[in-house]
Amino acid sequence: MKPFFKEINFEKGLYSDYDEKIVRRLSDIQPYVENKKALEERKSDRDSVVYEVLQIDIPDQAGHIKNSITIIKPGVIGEEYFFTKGHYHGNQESAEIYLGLKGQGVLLMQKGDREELIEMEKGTMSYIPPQWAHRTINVGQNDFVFTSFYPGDAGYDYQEIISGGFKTRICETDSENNGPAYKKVRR
Ligand code: S6P
Ligand code: ZN
Repeated sequence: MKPFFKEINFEKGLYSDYDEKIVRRLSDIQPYVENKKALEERKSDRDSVVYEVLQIDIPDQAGHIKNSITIIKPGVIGEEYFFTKGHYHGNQESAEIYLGLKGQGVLLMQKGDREELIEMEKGTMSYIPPQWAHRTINVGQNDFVFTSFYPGDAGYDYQEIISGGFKTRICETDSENNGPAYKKVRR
């Protein structure tokens, strides 16, 4: 393949152009939501967009490095902030780098009994080592946008997340509270 470039507009947090857009709606993240009652209450919103992933055609092969942009909308299901499904890499030895572009988010990572939570915003680089499950959450009032760099053959394992899940959920706090915009709720 030929070398190429894309422009990332740091104001908009978007590529100048991309090849594919994946749209994840409330109906798509249903298996990942713990509070089924809250989801049921939003039944009429099934088509509401939770997040989008802008993708560029780079081969899913070892040796290549893929790049994408994720845009998580602001919102909650019950008290849980909108989140990505989250995954382990199918090829467990694949690491990943996230670079914050816009808005306020957190990166939740889990490996066995260990857990890490890293705050993300414009200009923060977060490193996801091999074997760590990862999910991002929008804890702000506007879109939360970041870009990912990962090995072409990283792949995805979502099943482990559906069956085992993340032990922590990131939820909104009281509006009276002047502290952090989120709290951790353990399962
Ligand atoms: C890929 C990378 C991201 C996510 C994206 C959506 O390894 O971690 O591009 O795919 O943020 O999350 P998910 O969990 O739905 O794939
Ligand atoms: Zn990943």
